[in-house]
Amino acid sequence: MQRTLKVAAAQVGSVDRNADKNETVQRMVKLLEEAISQNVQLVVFPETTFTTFFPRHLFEDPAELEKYFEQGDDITNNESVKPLFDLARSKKVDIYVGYAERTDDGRGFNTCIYYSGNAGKVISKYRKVHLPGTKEPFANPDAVNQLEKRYFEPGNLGFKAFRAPGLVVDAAKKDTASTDVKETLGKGDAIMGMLICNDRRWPEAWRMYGLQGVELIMVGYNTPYNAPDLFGFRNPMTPEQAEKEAYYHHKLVMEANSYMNACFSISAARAGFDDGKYDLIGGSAIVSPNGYTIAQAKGVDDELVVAEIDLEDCRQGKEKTFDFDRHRRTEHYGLITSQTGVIEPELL
Ligand code: CDV
Repeated sequence: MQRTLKVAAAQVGSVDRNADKNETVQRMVKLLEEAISQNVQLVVFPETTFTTFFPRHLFEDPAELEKYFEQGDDITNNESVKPLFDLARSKKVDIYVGYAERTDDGRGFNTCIYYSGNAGKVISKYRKVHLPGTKEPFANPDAVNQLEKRYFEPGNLGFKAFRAPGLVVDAAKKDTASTDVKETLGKGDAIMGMLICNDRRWPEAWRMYGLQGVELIMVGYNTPYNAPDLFGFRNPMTPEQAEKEAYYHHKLVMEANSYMNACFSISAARAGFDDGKYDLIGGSAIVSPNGYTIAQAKGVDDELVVAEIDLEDCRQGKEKTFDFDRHRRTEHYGLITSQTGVIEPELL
């Protein structure tokens, strides 16, 4: 049996601080059109795609900050971003897209939504749980800030896997009438999960989805590299070394966590040099459940990364090495949820 799917990561290159949002959305529409012309069924866009990565800046004027947020609980009819969702609906293609959310009751989250072109609506929303950086700007006036803790609350929706209607051409779907959970394993529409940027470095986030049988995890990201105030000064690095390391860690976490949860992953970067100077890695990629990168972006500009995947490839890991039911030992994992920081053994 095959459960194949054509998917893409839509990498978006530099977006300046004063970029016109309509123009940025037109770039995204162009990437989506390219995907549609290749019969892609699911396109993953980056974190906070509609604007520059604004948490690097300190805004004294609340009105200026607000320009970077999408207003409301449902953004799909907001004037400047609507063309993207209209196209997805008319061509029945699904999209994941990240944005800064200002809720109807005024709260701020770093959010992504899964818009089903088949259903013509948002079918799942995720709010970033692991917010990196600081609440206050770094003391060093030349540092590039990372003020996500200032502008966003930690996500409050948890890690909820979902199925996307009509996403897999699935002859076996008839069998899903069975009420025996074991008999429906590996059948039906794709089981999906969403993360945002820094979340991808936290194995707990992936495992939460792994425990729901996830087959495909989507991640949008903005990852700077020349940022010693953020990453630390223990091993001073040239910008070239820092860039190499940032790509290495991105690839490492995507491949390792896909392997350990026996799922595919798609990661999409907001990449390039915003305002000509704020660096962000590219490296948008599609990774197999065996931990191999099967498609990857070549540069840091707008670029579509496409692959055909077969969700059946998840079964081997899920039924053998990572059959959680047989091999996990939850009686020994208590600290993971009872303790947040590190408590070292006493000194001898
Ligand atoms: N936007 C992010 O969450 N970026 C983080 C950086 C700041 C470490 C990342 O994990 O790529």
